[in-house]
Amino acid sequence: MAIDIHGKVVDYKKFTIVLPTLNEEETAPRLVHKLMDRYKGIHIIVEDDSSDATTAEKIRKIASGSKSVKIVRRREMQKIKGLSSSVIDGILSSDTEYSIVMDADFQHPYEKVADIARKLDEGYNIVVANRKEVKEWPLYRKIISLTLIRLADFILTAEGRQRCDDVFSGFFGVRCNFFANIYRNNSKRFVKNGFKILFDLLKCIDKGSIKICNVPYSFGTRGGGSSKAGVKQAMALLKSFIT
Ligand SMILES: Nc1nc2c(ncn2[C@@H]2O[C@H](COP(=O)(O)OP(=O)(O)OP(=O)(O)O)[C@@H](O)[C@H]2O)c(=O)[nH]1
Ligand SMILES: [Mg+2]
Repeated sequence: MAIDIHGKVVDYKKFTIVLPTLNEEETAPRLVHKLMDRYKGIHIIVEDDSSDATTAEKIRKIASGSKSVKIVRRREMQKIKGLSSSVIDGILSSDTEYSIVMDADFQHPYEKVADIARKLDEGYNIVVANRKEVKEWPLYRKIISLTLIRLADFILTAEGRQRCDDVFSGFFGVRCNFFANIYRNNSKRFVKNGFKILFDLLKCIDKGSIKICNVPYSFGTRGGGSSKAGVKQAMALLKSFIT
């Protein structure tokens, strides 16, 4: 149990952080340490697609035998590679009431986990951490991103689906049972090797049928390692638009 800045008691044992990693040995171990330190009792599942075992080994060392930290070396288990499939597997294998998905590179401030957890505990089905500013990206990437977000918003509106303030956010929390039900009934609409799982999820939810809220934050600079965003991910997004 912990009392957050709003004076609310939050039991972090009810939460699993899902961390997808692809060669994040510089940042992911540090982030796991920060999360374990700040959110006592929280569970962490690392879904690791890395080409070698370095990321997993370094996290294992930091976690030093804690039963609350699970590391899945996806290649060894012959799981489908990709960010979205990693997140799906992480949420579906969470043993807790809620999951919170975040990047492992410190661009998602771990302090915001407290706000997301509190809102989930208040009864929201989905809590989206929405980027109110992006510091590091060059102008061309901001323009491409904004254009694609508009297009995604248009698709959701046209289909009468649920919207939020940042449909491409990779930082969000969900009630695990709720996610599992939606996924079970609509699995074909999720692009497994894609990058935008929140958008795929929203495509499957009727507008106004759930409790959803936004938590604004500032998208930070990478704490190390290198970006995995690229043409392959953009192609997967186009597939998401038509799936
Ligand atoms: N398991 C898994 N994780 C991935 C994969 N691709 C990216 N990730 C992780 O997903 C998170 C987001 O990837 P980034 O490359 O940081 O993408 P981004 O934040 O949109 O782009 P930047 O702003 O350039 O960093 C990071 O924790 C990555 O390690 C993948 O194929 N599999
Ligand atoms: Mg990043």
